[in-house]
Amino acid sequence: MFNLVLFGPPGSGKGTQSSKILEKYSLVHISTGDILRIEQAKESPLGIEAKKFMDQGMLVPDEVVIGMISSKLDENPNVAGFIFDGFPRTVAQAQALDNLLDFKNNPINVVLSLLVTEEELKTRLISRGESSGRPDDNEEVIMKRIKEYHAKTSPVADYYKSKNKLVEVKGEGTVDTIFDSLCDEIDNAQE
Ligand code: B4P
Repeated sequence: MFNLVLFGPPGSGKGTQSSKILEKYSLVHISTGDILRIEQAKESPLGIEAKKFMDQGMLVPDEVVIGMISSKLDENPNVAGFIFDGFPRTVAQAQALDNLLDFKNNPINVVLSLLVTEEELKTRLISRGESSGRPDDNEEVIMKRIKEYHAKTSPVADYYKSKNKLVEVKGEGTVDTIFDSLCDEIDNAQE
């Protein structure tokens, strides 16, 4: 089994690159952002609760997201591996994921961290907001999301660094160039 975390700040291209990685490697995609948006569209109790946080640029509470991941792992017992996109976003989520995967004897193999400057993140998210209408992509919310990232999510990189699992990849350039760099690192990690 091969388990990969795609890590990075909001707008670093996790979703964009995940869909390309899935085409090439037989991994199951778990995107907490996508799951939460689907729940919102269904207006489920979880979606209504999550919307309050997402629309303000805040992270959804750990217990909600960890519960979602646990269900997804149980729904996919015999797979080649998972790509975790947008999860974990706090150290508590990272520890919970390790516990869930240790229980199955299939730990995280590698964490690929996309490096993108704050200026570029803002430009990308504003332009995504204009084309998609996502309510969390206006300037005020984007700034809150970046602040939330520095406070709660960037420590996750140190968590994986201390376990020798973190690999940094330049997240600026064309989508294809970045994809090639990510594939090189995935192939290295699979050797
Ligand atoms: P997510 O859905 O995870 O997404 P994201 O961080 O906004 O963007 P991503 O990095 O995937 O960027 P994308 O490829 O779209 O999070 C949304 C919200 O959900 C969070 O703020 C939080 O509230 C909640 N949430 C999710 N997971 C959670 C968790 N684990 N715990 C708590 N809360 C959670 O790329 C962005 C834009 O850039 C796109 O328009 C794309 O076309 C463009 N782009 C991509 N690559 C580019 C490139 N190389 N050059 C130029 N543009 C590029």
